[in-house]
Amino acid sequence: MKKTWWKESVVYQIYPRSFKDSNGDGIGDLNGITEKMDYLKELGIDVIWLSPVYESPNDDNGYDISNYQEIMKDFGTMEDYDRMLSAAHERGIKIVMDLVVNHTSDEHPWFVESRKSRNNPYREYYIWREGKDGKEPNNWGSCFSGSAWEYDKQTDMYYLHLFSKKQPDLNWDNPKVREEVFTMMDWWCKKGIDGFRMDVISMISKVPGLPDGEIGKNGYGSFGPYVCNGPHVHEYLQEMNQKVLSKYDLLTVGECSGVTVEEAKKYASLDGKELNMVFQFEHMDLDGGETFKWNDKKIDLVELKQVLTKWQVSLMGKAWNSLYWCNHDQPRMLSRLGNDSDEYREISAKMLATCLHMMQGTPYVYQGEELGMTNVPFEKLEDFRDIESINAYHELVGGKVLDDASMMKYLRYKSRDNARTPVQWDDSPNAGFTTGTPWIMVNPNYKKINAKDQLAREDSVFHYYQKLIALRHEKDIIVYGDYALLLPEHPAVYAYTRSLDGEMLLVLCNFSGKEQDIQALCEDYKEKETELWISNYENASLSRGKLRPYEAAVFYFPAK
Ligand code: TEU
Ligand code: CA
Repeated sequence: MKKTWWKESVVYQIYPRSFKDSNGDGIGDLNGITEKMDYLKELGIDVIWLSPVYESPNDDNGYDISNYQEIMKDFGTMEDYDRMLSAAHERGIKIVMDLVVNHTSDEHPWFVESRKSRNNPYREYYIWREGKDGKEPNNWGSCFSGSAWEYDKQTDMYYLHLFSKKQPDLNWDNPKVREEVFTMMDWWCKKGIDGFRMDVISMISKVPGLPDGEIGKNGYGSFGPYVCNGPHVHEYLQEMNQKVLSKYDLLTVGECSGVTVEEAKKYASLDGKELNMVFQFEHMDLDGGETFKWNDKKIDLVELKQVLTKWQVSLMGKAWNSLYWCNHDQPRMLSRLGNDSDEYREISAKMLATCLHMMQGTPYVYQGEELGMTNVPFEKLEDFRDIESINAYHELVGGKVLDDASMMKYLRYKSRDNARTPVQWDDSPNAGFTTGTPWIMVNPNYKKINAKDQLAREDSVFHYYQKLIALRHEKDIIVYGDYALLLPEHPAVYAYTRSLDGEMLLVLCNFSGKEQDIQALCEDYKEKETELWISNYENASLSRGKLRPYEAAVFYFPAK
């Protein structure tokens, strides 16, 4: 396989609002990121994916952009941005920008114009339709509750918004829209950025006619089949690649809700015609149900292994995977799939990290994951800030689909705000995030879980991530080796191998709080010459024939 830097990199995601506040207004900012650049260097990551920092009215925390070439005032100025970019580059760290172009803010000048009249030059920049019998043009529900259509009195028509009504969808079928987006991307590339993470890029091409979807528990039709991986998406991305991406040396990752392995082979094919890799959602959707993500179902390990193995095996030699447990849209994986009790928090955090970081693909670490940060004990609806969570509460509880107590329980477990509380830097007030009042509550566990403590202890989660990242940089087999699953039916153990040129790695992870017998598996390996590369316990050994609670270990077998 062709070697490239983005296959060998580890990416760290920053959600700027919650990372580090430098001026006491309670909101994280660009100068805060610059302050912490040495911390990231110490962790050893290669690339930062920066969630949106552009001008925005913040209906969806910056994912509603009103100017793609200005910085949000809350976060600082363009000079602050340039300083941050240089501080990163001086340390050999690359910066990947979040590209949110499925939609803009309704306050973007294009939309302000577009809604003025039916024949405004910007009208066709967005998706406008006539009502049907005095109702919405179709039955689609928005990701953030309610109809995906908003009626606009001024021209007596509706506009499409797959997300909030302040996030109107751009009309990618209009060549002018594509030109504007490509020109803007080029401007950022010329500034010296190192790539793009493309927000819901799988949704930019809609099936003509916009057919009604299947009705769900919320009473709205699902747009998925008519929006995800739509008819022209590959054509538009190839055009983007030719006009912009191919002119620079970038890391590109498409956030692709609804992507299948077959589609991913097109988006992220190794021939480089579209993107480097995609974020797939199949492993994140394993605990979904009738009321969408809102439940407290546990992810089944056998199913998780099936899904991740399918992605590992199907893309091998054909396309490139991204690897993630966490991001700003997901609750903390440590609380979802690990064990956040005092006894097992750090052990299970390290186990999850081992399982993911030893796979083939580019790993993503979400801020705080390297500290073992957990879900948050939110008490009341007023504690939440996320538009998705708040709207979902009103839709499902208001519509009597769920009762208040159940929905609050599900919000506490699944809300995106679990990932969005401030990074816990130390044990001082507000976890050292701000000297002011934080925009969202700080997790009360910051006195025991914080970076200061993590950096001071050799056996911490932070130092374990540091070691995993360093190993990936040293060992080709971790980046390029082939993957094969062992024990597919085992309900608690995730075991797999990686192999490259006769060398082999054996990765063993116990996802349960109980000791697991793997005697039979160990028999096959224990006589062989081996080296232990990393483990979350002392004295990990194949001769034990057992894995201790949440134990993880990686054994290397040299070529004969
Ligand atoms: O998320 C897209 C997306 O698929 C979300 O609906 C996601 O599934 C959901 O948040 C999980 O509950 C992207 C961004 O990552 C997200 O933060 C934005 O809110 C959204 O697009 C709109 O820009
Ligand atoms: Ca600030």
